[in-house]
Amino acid sequence: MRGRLILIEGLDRSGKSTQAEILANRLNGQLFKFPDRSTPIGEIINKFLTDPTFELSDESVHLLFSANRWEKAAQLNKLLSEGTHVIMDRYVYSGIAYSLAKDKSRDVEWLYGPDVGLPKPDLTFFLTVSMEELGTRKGWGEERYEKEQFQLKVKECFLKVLRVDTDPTIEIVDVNGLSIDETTLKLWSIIEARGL
Ligand code: NYM
Ligand code: MG
Repeated sequence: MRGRLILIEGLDRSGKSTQAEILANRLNGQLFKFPDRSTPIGEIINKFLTDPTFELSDESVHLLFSANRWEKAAQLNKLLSEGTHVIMDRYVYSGIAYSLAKDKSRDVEWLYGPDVGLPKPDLTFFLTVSMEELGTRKGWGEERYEKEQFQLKVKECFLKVLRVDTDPTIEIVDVNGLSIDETTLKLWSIIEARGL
């Protein structure tokens, strides 16, 4: 049987990475994280995120994030076809939401274009946390994009891009005020209820 691809999306510091790691262990699956900063393209992305003097056009950045996913696509497809579950920390929706937040007049079809053909998640969680709580979390404000005003725009763009009304694979999960364990419990119950 094909492995399941479960994606966790959310704003910076929303707890995605922590939960992705826990779920990967529980499901005895593999963890994928995007951007993957260890690849050749990932190194450029890392420089862009951490060096405020390193400028790239919005289009280039968008295409680099997508190219970073394609660097891992063959490995991802292989694992899934062998029956390994994959838990993913950010993916295509982050790509669209962050680019759209920079320029809301951007053609969404254009934004989706470079990711067409990548494996689709069987389930996508979008974790929501209040801005107030996010701001108190470790490491906030260190990287590009980690500004409250921008994060608010990203949240709006995520909610626009995640077609929760028509796409049954999307689950928006409010984790505000929940501990790590309580959040895991909530996500796990959804995975179980869906028989994944
Ligand atoms: N990001 C991530 C994008 O702008 N586009 C993408 O396609 C992806 C996958 O990278 N602020 C942004 C969102 C984050 C930043 O991600 C680094 P992380 O999960 O904080 O390492
Ligand atoms: Mg981050």
